[in-house]
Amino acid sequence: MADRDVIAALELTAARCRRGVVRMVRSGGAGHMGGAMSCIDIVTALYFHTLDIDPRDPKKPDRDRFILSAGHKCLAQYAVLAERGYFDPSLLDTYGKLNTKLPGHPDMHKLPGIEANTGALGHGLSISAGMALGLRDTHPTARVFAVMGDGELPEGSNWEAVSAASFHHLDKLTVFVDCNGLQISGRTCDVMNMEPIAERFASFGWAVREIDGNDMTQIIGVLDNLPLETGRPSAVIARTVKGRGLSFAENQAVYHYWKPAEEELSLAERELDEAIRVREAM
Ligand SMILES: Cc1ncc(C[n+]2csc(CCOP(=O)(O)OP(=O)(O)O)c2C)c(N)n1
Ligand SMILES: [Mg+2]
Repeated sequence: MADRDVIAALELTAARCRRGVVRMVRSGGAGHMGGAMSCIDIVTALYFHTLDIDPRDPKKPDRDRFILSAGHKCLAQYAVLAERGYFDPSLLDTYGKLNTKLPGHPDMHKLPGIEANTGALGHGLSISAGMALGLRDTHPTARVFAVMGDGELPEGSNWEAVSAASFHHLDKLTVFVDCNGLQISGRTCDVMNMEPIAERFASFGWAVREIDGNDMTQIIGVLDNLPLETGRPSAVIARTVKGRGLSFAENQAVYHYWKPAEEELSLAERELDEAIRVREAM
């Protein structure tokens, strides 16, 4: 069980990263905010607690890999990479500008810390499984972590990767499915219901755990106990809230892509500044 101070420090970092997301939206005028906010606690925990990485040596051959399969959530990864020291946070103010290193979907050729170009949904798990298979021979300590969206699950290619990872016993591979219940056009259960998600992964031979993906204690509880089962890849079905952290946006599909008016943007900044102040005072 992780120390209370460790959890509190991660919660404060996640609060700062949420603020980074809104900083980028101010710069660009719009962005995929909802899904960034639902997965950002997981991404924070990975980069600040779990991943064996070095921001000063982002290509270290035996590093752990993180693949953001749902690339449109990249505001979360950009904010976390900045906070973790991969680049100067002032770069966040270039989001949405011409020739930025922070495009609307992550580009491994532009920004240190990005392992793969993603954004076309349904490819990140195949990339991750391939990396885990290759690394097993070349750098056997390296682990691979992927974050997917629940609206991404209907892509058939995912299930080829799920089969292959199980067949090859890739127990250094962990996928978090950010189950916020929403996608671009409404509720995932109305667009293409993939429940029961946990049973689906289990039926392919994966070890599965279901958690509250916005609860840092539960996230760390799972990260500190990987693999969930020796010889099997791990799937973490993370139940989350889309738009988490902004009172007016939580659980509303319309905030999938946010193009705020100044008044709403200022409100978001005030709410997140306050969340940071509260955590700093704890
Ligand atoms: C192959 C492909 N089809 C469609 C899209 C358009 N698209 C972008 S985001 C999105 C919804 C994704 O929903 P989900 O994975 O649940 O993400 P979240 O709720 O976290 O935003 C879609 C369909 C895409 N990026 N790639
Ligand atoms: Mg979703």
